[in-house]
Amino acid sequence: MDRLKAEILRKLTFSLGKNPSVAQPHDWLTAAILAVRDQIIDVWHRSTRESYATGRKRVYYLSLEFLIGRSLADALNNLGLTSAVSQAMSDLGVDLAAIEMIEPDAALGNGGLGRLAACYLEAMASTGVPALGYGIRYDHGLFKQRIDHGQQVEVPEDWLSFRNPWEFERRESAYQIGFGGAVSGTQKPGESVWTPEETVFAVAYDTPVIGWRGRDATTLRLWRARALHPLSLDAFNAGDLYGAVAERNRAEAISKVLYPNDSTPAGQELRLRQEFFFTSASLQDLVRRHDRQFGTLDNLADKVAIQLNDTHPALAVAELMRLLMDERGKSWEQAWSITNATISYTNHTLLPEALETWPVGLMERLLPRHMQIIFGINARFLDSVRRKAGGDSVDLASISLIDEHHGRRVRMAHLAFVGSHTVNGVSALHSNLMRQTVFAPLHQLFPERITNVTNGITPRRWLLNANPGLTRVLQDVCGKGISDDITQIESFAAHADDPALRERLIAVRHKNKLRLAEVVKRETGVIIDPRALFDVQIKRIHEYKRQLLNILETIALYDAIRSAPYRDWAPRVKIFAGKAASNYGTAKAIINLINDVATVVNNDITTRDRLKVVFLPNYNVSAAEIIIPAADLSEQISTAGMEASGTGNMKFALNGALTIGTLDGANIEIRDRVGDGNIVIFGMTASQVEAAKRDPRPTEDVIAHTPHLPDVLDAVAGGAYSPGERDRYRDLIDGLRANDWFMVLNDFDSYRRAQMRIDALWADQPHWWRMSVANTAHCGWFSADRAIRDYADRIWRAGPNFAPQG
Ligand code: 26Q
Repeated sequence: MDRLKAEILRKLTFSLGKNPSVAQPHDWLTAAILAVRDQIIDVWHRSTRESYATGRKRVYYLSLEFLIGRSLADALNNLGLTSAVSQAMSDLGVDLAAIEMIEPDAALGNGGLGRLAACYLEAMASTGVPALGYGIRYDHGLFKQRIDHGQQVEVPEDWLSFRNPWEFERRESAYQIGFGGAVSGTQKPGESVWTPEETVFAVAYDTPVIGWRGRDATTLRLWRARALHPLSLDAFNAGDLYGAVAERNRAEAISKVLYPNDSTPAGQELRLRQEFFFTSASLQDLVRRHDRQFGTLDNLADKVAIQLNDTHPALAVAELMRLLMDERGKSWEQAWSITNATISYTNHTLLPEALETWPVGLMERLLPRHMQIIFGINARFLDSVRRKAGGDSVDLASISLIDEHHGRRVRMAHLAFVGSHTVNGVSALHSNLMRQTVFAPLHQLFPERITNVTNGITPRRWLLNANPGLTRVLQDVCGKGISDDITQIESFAAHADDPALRERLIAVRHKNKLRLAEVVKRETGVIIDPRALFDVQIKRIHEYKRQLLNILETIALYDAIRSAPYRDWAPRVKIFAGKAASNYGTAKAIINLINDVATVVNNDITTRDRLKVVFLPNYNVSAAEIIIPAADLSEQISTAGMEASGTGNMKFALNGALTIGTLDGANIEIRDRVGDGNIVIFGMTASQVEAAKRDPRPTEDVIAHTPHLPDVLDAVAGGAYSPGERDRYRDLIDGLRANDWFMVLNDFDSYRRAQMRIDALWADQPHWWRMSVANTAHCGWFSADRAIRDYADRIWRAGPNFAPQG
């Protein structure tokens, strides 16, 4: 304790040059992080050394996004140092919990895919899988969201403004990344010479990620773009100030900002530069490391597994081929067999508009050698298919890496699929739909290639740290072993009927709700009653996620309460949070509508103690950690077939919220585990949605035959919630009336009835809490540890079960 106190003081004094009497909260935060970081270094070095010494296989997780959030509280918990550091800080007159709250979120991701990468890095450190995550060190993460007059306003995020005490800059680990130029020589291995027109440096920044009980640590290595020549003195001397720094600005733009789009690809050149920049730097780095250790690349696939987090790093297929052929003189066949045996790919979406494609012309200009290699892969691939097919006709256009219909574009998902030994989806339904839809023709040719690994979440952050109250209850009931093996919470189920346990759970939830109510009051001014049912939908705003369905049902409920004010309505608070991509007009209109409905409802005294609507601004990881443990009801209401998995759904269920949801993504597996009676399912199935899209029912017909729906739509379209601008939602509603692409109208009645079932369940509190206990008890399986072991055993063939002998 005294040692920790001395360490923190030393950091404050010698690393920050501050005296305790003048230290600001941020100085204390930095000093604490630096002291804690020191505690990680030994483990980190040992982890890395051991995996070298034993020649174990390493996993490289390539992801353009890592949505980490804060790190201090998590690191302390994993190290078992929370109370020691808290005591040390308190001896120094500082409140650790308050200091933890000012750590900025590392928001280097948009949503699910980025958060998954962060959960997996921590889970690899916790399960002993030697791993390194590669990504970009964006100067600016996902924008901050303000709500002005009900509308989203994007504000730049600036997480590095106080420097980042977790990271180590590695100037010695810098690689040159080329763009443009031309290819000369022959196309033969070792004879192709790519002379880029432009070159930038990728400089590494390393952050250790500490695993549970501090047993192991993994590394997050993020690349920053720097110019080869930061200043042109010639231009400067000639009086051209901007010209003097032009190269620098152009180079550094690559790692300037995260693209805030979480589905539809932006299609801009800078994005393609980001993708190649980090892919090339990562591959050069891992190839060099391997070569130094083994002196050959022939055994690369035995010692290295490269996981592609969606297609964003799919250029890895072409870049690894280039490195093996052009820089190491391997034959095409050798290079191809190494590449294919090393790389695997995770798909996170099936929405056709979300699949990445790049114009061949742009690729040829920016990455001429890679375009040649992709053509080479495609030619050999199509040839082999033709040969194998014999006389049978195969639709070559559908499997080609080049889409010839839309002005010749490279299909990145096809490139990743063909270049990988294994391709996985992220829930059972999603993996099956992959086989049946987007990848059907490729699946025919490679029936073994697609597999499923259902997503997982780290129970350390999302249960132990976010919900210490529930954790204590679980430890009392199921034993301390749950923190090492979360599946042991299964035994919680046997206590579902215990009234004393129920009282404890109610008290824990109440406290969590009070904490959320304070945040809501501070951020929105709205006062909510913790005794009400907290009904929560928090996620990126998207038409397929159907926040619109939720808010339209909210309006129907509001009308129903007003027309029968004396019925014993279950008091509800509808809580929404989430960001819309800056160029996604419909999503922004939905945010606006939620806020407008909130204004009307929250100011109506007839519904005062029955219904409140809240839109909490600036949803991020830290907000989720406060909201989820306070939720009674989790909204997972995507159009069936469209949410690949979802991971928020798992966090809520583990924390004991009930789910109202569709048969989509991992909701199905949650239902399978908690049981039909402990989840409220509604709406069309994925195959019904598919059928309805093929043969749509006229929307006028759907509307006319759906109780309450005509009134709700008319009210919104007619300006009842936007009195200052009556036509504000005219287009939004006309869009729905024209085409119910996301089945908002089709599922409305089923959803409304499901919500009425929720009301009835809430009225029987003992029953509600039995259901809640079942949800927690049966959701340990959704641990990221389980997911990582599955990847390690079946895809990477790495980790504890593949440890070297002796
Ligand atoms: C692509 C090209 C250009 C610009 C941006 C993008 C881009 C960026 C992020 C495309 C997609 C994303 C993110 C997708 C995502 O988060 N998908 C979610 O992944 C989760 C983890 O597997 C799933 O649980 C969710 O169902 C899925 O929507």
